Amino acid sequence: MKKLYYFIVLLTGAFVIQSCNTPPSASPEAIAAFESVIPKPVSATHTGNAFLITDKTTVIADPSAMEVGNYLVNLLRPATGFNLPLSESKDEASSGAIVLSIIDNKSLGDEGYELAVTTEQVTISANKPAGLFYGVQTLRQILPAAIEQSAVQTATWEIATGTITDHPEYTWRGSMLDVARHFFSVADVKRYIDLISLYKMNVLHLHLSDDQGWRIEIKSWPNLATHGGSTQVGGGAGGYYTQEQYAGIVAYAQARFITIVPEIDMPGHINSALASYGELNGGITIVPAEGRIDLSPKTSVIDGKSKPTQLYTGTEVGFSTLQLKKEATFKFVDDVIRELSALTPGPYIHIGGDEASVTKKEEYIVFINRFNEIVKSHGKRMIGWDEIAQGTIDSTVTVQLWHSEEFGQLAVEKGSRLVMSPAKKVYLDMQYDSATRLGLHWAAYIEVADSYNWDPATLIDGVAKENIVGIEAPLWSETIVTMDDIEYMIFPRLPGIAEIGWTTTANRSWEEYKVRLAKHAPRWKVMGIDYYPSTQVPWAK
Ligand code: TNX
Repeated sequence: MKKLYYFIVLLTGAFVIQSCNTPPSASPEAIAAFESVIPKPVSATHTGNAFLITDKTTVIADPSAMEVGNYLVNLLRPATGFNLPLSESKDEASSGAIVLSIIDNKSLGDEGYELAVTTEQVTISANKPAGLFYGVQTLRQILPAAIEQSAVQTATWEIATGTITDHPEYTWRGSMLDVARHFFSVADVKRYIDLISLYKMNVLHLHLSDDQGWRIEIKSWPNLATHGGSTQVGGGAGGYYTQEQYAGIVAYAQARFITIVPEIDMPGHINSALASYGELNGGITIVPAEGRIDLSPKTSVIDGKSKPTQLYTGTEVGFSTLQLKKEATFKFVDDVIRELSALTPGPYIHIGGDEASVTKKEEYIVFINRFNEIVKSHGKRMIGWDEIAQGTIDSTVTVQLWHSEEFGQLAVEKGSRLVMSPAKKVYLDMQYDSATRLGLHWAAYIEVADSYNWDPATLIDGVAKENIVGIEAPLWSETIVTMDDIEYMIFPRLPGIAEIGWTTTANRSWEEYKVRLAKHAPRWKVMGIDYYPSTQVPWAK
């Protein structure tokens, strides 16, 4: 009997020792997640075992990476329910830890990172906190989808071992949200920021004014927000951000390494300002009853110059213009840009400049040139839609290509660089197909494959990679009313557009990408993200 007892003790002991020594092997799910990161990393090699996040796991961060460390623990704590104490790295043992480490490795650049997972430890290393942040986004994607739950889950928090080395192809990887046609709350904009940061985007362009609404408080011209912001497409209540609220959005974005690029669209798309201050009114014209974009000159002025216009809640474009003959208008522009610049830590101010169909061409060019001077005088760099290529622009100006190859080429000839937003590929307000409940289709129907399958550097003759700063996907909101609408139009196209900005064309293929994309749907479900279930994507049943 005693012998049997000793035998059992020995056996159990051996088993315990054995299971301590044999590292857990990675499950097929963990390996699939490791292989499904979006945007696709420069290289990713898994080694078959797993690291487990447990109630013993700690997070250790370089002193300059404590903010990213905080972001990481806040991401991991809700679903795991673990303490995950965060400490500054000293020389303590780091076995069982997730380590965020600032290193010096030129090949990673300002935004690259290396993620090394062993059975003992997870290490994210980068030259800059931005790189660590992107490494954290990758780490998030290689954990089980349940990590995105907001309440404690019983799950094995397993990460496949291996190494991911990664850095982006383009420096501008953005999206634009039109908060003018329909207004979106601060909470919605913050969620938008969170959604784009999942896929390592680093620019959020906010379209803050249009014919239908003015969405940012300007203290020197208060009616812009209070009157110009008081409605929206369809006649709803509209709204605007106070400067304090706006600063909150900027700070929220900054903590996610996202630069806010604010846009005040001028000299067209300006009715909300003309309704607020009559002296700015250079005339508005009868808009066509049908047809979305009519760039032909319109002649019949229906609203007297220098008188306030009516607020506008329709969806036509290209019918309003600032009064460019009066000096007062430039005082207005200067005041707006001054206040906006003070709220903008980023280098860019977007001046719109699109579809100024009722502005005389000579006046338009003079205006763009003066605008550039005003933007510069407030220490910022001008960006505008591709029509601004007609102005006297140079390498200090950035041009956002949306519809005209000719203006894109002209911009490049003048030494400017382009942000690529070709409407036929990346306009997120375009319908997926003719059955899509939301959206427009003047540029194209854009299925998921269409928005993925193209290369910014070969799209336009005479526009090469060195002429391009990056890519941006705009979401115009004529038909977009709720956060749910937003999600349905940006998912699942936005992750693919983010990948165009991050991953080299040589490393991308639709056939391979669509399989990775399908693997993200369970995460979106957990996060409550509504998405279009395109039949092009092999979603799991
Ligand atoms: C064109 S893109 C516009 C916007 C509209 C959009 C709708 C651009 C510079 N102008 O004013 O909202 O089409 O898709």
